Amino acid sequence: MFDRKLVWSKTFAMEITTSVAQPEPPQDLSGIVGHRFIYTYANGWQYEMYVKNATTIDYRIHSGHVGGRWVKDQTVDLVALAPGVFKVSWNEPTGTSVVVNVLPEARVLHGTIFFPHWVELDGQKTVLFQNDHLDDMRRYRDEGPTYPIYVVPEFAHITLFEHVGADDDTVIDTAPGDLPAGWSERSN
Ligand code: FER
Repeated sequence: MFDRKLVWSKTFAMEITTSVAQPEPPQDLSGIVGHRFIYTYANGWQYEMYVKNATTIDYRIHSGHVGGRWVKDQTVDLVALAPGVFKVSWNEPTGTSVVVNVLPEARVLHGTIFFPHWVELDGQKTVLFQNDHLDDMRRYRDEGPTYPIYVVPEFAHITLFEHVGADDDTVIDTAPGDLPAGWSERSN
Protein backbone atom coordinates (compact mmCIF):
# COMPACT_ATOMS: atom_id res chain seq x y z
CA MET A 1 0.00 0.00 0.00
CA PHE A 2 1.10 3.58 -0.66
CA ASP A 3 2.46 4.92 2.65
CA ARG A 4 2.21 8.71 2.39
CA LYS A 5 4.27 9.39 5.53
CA LEU A 6 7.08 7.11 4.40
CA VAL A 7 7.17 8.73 0.97
CA TRP A 8 7.17 12.20 2.58
CA SER A 9 10.06 11.34 4.91
CA LYS A 10 12.09 9.68 2.18
CA THR A 11 11.43 12.54 -0.24
CA PHE A 12 11.73 15.65 1.89
CA ALA A 13 13.03 14.82 5.37
CA MET A 14 16.04 12.73 4.51
CA GLU A 15 19.48 13.83 5.55
CA ILE A 16 21.69 15.61 3.04
CA THR A 17 23.67 13.00 1.12
CA THR A 18 25.03 15.20 -1.68
CA SER A 19 27.91 17.64 -1.82
CA VAL A 20 29.59 19.94 -4.31
CA ALA A 21 31.98 17.11 -5.13
CA GLN A 22 29.07 14.61 -5.41
CA PRO A 23 25.90 16.57 -6.32
CA GLU A 24 24.06 13.60 -7.85
CA PRO A 25 21.64 11.75 -5.57
CA PRO A 26 21.14 7.96 -5.97
CA GLN A 27 19.79 7.20 -9.48
CA ASP A 28 17.21 4.42 -9.14
CA LEU A 29 15.12 4.80 -12.31
CA SER A 30 13.29 1.47 -11.92
CA GLY A 31 10.09 3.25 -10.86
CA ILE A 32 9.70 4.92 -14.26
CA VAL A 33 11.74 3.04 -16.90
CA GLY A 34 9.53 0.48 -18.69
CA HIS A 35 6.34 2.26 -17.61
CA ARG A 36 3.49 3.80 -19.62
CA PHE A 37 1.46 6.61 -18.15
CA ILE A 38 -1.49 8.68 -19.30
CA TYR A 39 -2.17 12.07 -17.77
CA THR A 40 -4.44 15.07 -18.18
CA TYR A 41 -3.10 18.56 -17.63
CA ALA A 42 -5.13 21.20 -15.79
CA ASN A 43 -5.78 22.90 -19.16
CA GLY A 44 -7.47 19.68 -20.38
CA TRP A 45 -4.65 18.46 -22.64
CA GLN A 46 -4.22 14.65 -22.46
CA TYR A 47 -0.81 13.01 -23.04
CA GLU A 48 0.64 9.49 -22.94
CA MET A 49 4.32 8.76 -22.31
CA TYR A 50 6.21 5.47 -22.49
CA VAL A 51 9.67 5.56 -20.87
CA LYS A 52 11.27 3.03 -23.17
CA ASN A 53 14.65 3.12 -21.41
CA ALA A 54 16.79 5.54 -19.41
CA THR A 55 17.44 7.77 -22.44
CA THR A 56 14.39 7.30 -24.71
CA ILE A 57 10.63 7.97 -24.71
CA ASP A 58 7.78 7.28 -27.11
CA TYR A 59 4.62 9.38 -26.75
CA ARG A 60 1.18 10.24 -28.07
CA ILE A 61 -0.82 13.42 -27.61
CA HIS A 62 -4.50 12.51 -27.25
CA SER A 63 -5.84 16.07 -27.03
CA GLY A 64 -4.71 19.68 -26.74
CA HIS A 65 -2.97 22.32 -28.85
CA VAL A 66 -1.20 19.60 -30.89
CA GLY A 67 -3.54 16.67 -30.21
CA GLY A 68 -2.97 13.82 -32.67
CA ARG A 69 0.79 14.22 -32.75
CA TRP A 70 2.96 11.16 -31.91
CA VAL A 71 6.65 10.42 -31.66
CA LYS A 72 8.90 7.41 -31.19
CA ASP A 73 12.49 7.24 -29.95
CA GLN A 74 12.83 10.80 -28.68
CA THR A 75 16.12 11.08 -26.78
CA VAL A 76 15.64 12.59 -23.32
CA ASP A 77 17.52 13.34 -20.14
CA LEU A 78 15.96 11.33 -17.30
CA VAL A 79 17.03 11.70 -13.68
CA ALA A 80 15.80 10.88 -10.19
CA LEU A 81 15.72 14.00 -7.99
CA ALA A 82 14.79 11.93 -4.93
CA PRO A 83 13.33 8.42 -4.40
CA GLY A 84 10.21 8.23 -6.60
CA VAL A 85 10.66 11.77 -8.00
CA PHE A 86 11.69 11.87 -11.65
CA LYS A 87 12.49 14.60 -14.18
CA VAL A 88 12.41 14.14 -17.96
CA SER A 89 13.81 16.92 -20.21
CA TRP A 90 14.28 17.17 -23.94
CA ASN A 91 14.27 19.30 -27.09
CA GLU A 92 12.17 18.30 -30.14
CA PRO A 93 13.20 18.58 -33.82
CA THR A 94 10.43 21.24 -34.00
CA GLY A 95 12.34 23.38 -31.51
CA THR A 96 9.81 22.73 -28.73
CA SER A 97 11.45 22.05 -25.35
CA VAL A 98 9.74 20.10 -22.60
CA VAL A 99 10.48 19.45 -18.92
CA VAL A 100 8.25 16.95 -17.10
CA ASN A 101 8.46 16.11 -13.39
CA VAL A 102 6.79 12.81 -12.50
CA LEU A 103 5.78 11.48 -9.04
CA PRO A 104 4.15 8.15 -9.90
CA GLU A 105 3.17 7.14 -6.35
CA ALA A 106 1.41 10.44 -5.75
CA ARG A 107 0.00 10.43 -9.33
CA VAL A 108 1.34 13.97 -9.65
CA LEU A 109 3.02 15.32 -12.79
CA HIS A 110 4.13 18.84 -13.69
CA GLY A 111 5.10 19.71 -17.24
CA THR A 112 6.47 22.89 -18.72
CA ILE A 113 6.30 23.08 -22.50
CA PHE A 114 8.28 25.80 -24.33
CA PHE A 115 6.74 26.13 -27.81
CA PRO A 116 8.44 28.21 -30.53
CA HIS A 117 6.11 30.94 -31.84
CA TRP A 118 5.57 29.08 -35.15
CA VAL A 119 4.03 26.13 -33.25
CA GLU A 120 1.76 28.51 -31.34
CA LEU A 121 0.62 30.04 -34.67
CA ASP A 122 0.21 26.74 -36.59
CA GLY A 123 0.51 23.70 -34.31
CA GLN A 124 -1.25 21.55 -36.93
CA LYS A 125 2.03 21.37 -38.88
CA THR A 126 3.34 19.14 -36.06
CA VAL A 127 0.27 16.90 -35.84
CA LEU A 128 1.60 13.74 -37.49
CA PHE A 129 3.91 10.78 -36.86
CA GLN A 130 7.01 12.91 -36.46
CA ASN A 131 9.51 10.11 -37.26
CA ASP A 132 8.32 10.17 -40.91
CA HIS A 133 8.80 13.96 -41.18
CA LEU A 134 11.99 14.80 -39.28
CA ASP A 135 13.54 16.90 -42.03
CA ASP A 136 10.33 18.96 -42.40
CA MET A 137 10.23 19.58 -38.65
CA ARG A 138 13.85 20.78 -38.61
CA ARG A 139 13.15 23.07 -41.58
CA TYR A 140 10.08 24.60 -39.87
CA ARG A 141 12.18 24.98 -36.70
CA ASP A 142 14.92 26.82 -38.59
CA GLU A 143 12.41 29.03 -40.49
CA GLY A 144 10.64 30.09 -37.26
CA PRO A 145 9.53 32.48 -36.04
CA THR A 146 10.94 31.17 -32.76
CA TYR A 147 10.07 34.11 -30.50
CA PRO A 148 8.21 34.89 -28.36
CA ILE A 149 8.30 31.43 -26.81
CA TYR A 150 4.84 30.16 -25.73
CA VAL A 151 5.45 28.76 -22.23
CA VAL A 152 2.84 26.33 -20.87
CA PRO A 153 3.45 25.27 -17.23
CA GLU A 154 0.74 22.94 -15.93
CA PHE A 155 0.11 20.26 -13.34
CA ALA A 156 -1.46 17.01 -14.49
CA HIS A 157 -3.13 14.06 -12.78
CA ILE A 158 -1.81 10.64 -13.83
CA THR A 159 -4.91 8.57 -14.62
CA LEU A 160 -3.07 5.40 -15.71
CA PHE A 161 0.36 4.14 -14.63
CA GLU A 162 1.50 0.66 -15.64
CA HIS A 163 4.65 -1.41 -16.05
CA VAL A 164 4.88 -2.72 -19.60
CA GLY A 165 8.61 -3.51 -19.81
CA ALA A 166 11.51 -1.71 -21.44
CA ASP A 167 12.39 -1.38 -25.14
CA ASP A 168 9.03 -2.61 -26.47
CA ASP A 169 8.14 -1.02 -29.82
CA THR A 170 4.55 -2.31 -29.63
CA VAL A 171 3.61 -0.15 -26.60
CA ILE A 172 3.18 2.93 -28.79
CA ASP A 173 2.74 1.85 -32.43
CA THR A 174 -0.57 3.45 -33.46
CA ALA A 175 -1.65 7.03 -34.19
CA PRO A 176 -3.76 8.58 -31.40
CA GLY A 177 -6.67 8.95 -33.84
CA ASP A 178 -6.56 5.29 -34.89
CA LEU A 179 -7.04 3.83 -31.38
CA PRO A 180 -10.40 2.34 -30.37
CA ALA A 181 -12.88 4.94 -29.07
CA GLY A 182 -12.20 5.73 -25.41
CA TRP A 183 -8.83 3.95 -25.41
CA SER A 184 -7.02 6.72 -23.48
CA GLU A 185 -9.73 6.76 -20.79
CA ARG A 186 -8.59 3.43 -19.28
CA SER A 187 -7.44 4.19 -15.71
CA ASN A 188 -6.01 2.35 -12.71
C1 FER B 1 4.36 16.36 -22.45
C2 FER B 1 4.27 17.65 -22.86
C3 FER B 1 4.65 17.99 -24.17
C4 FER B 1 4.86 15.40 -23.32
C5 FER B 1 5.24 15.72 -24.60
C6 FER B 1 5.14 17.02 -25.04
C7 FER B 1 5.16 13.09 -23.68
C8 FER B 1 5.53 17.32 -26.42
C9 FER B 1 5.17 18.44 -27.04
C10 FER B 1 5.41 18.67 -28.45
O1 FER B 1 6.45 18.30 -28.99
O2 FER B 1 4.53 19.21 -29.07
O3 FER B 1 3.98 15.97 -21.19
O4 FER B 1 4.92 14.14 -22.82
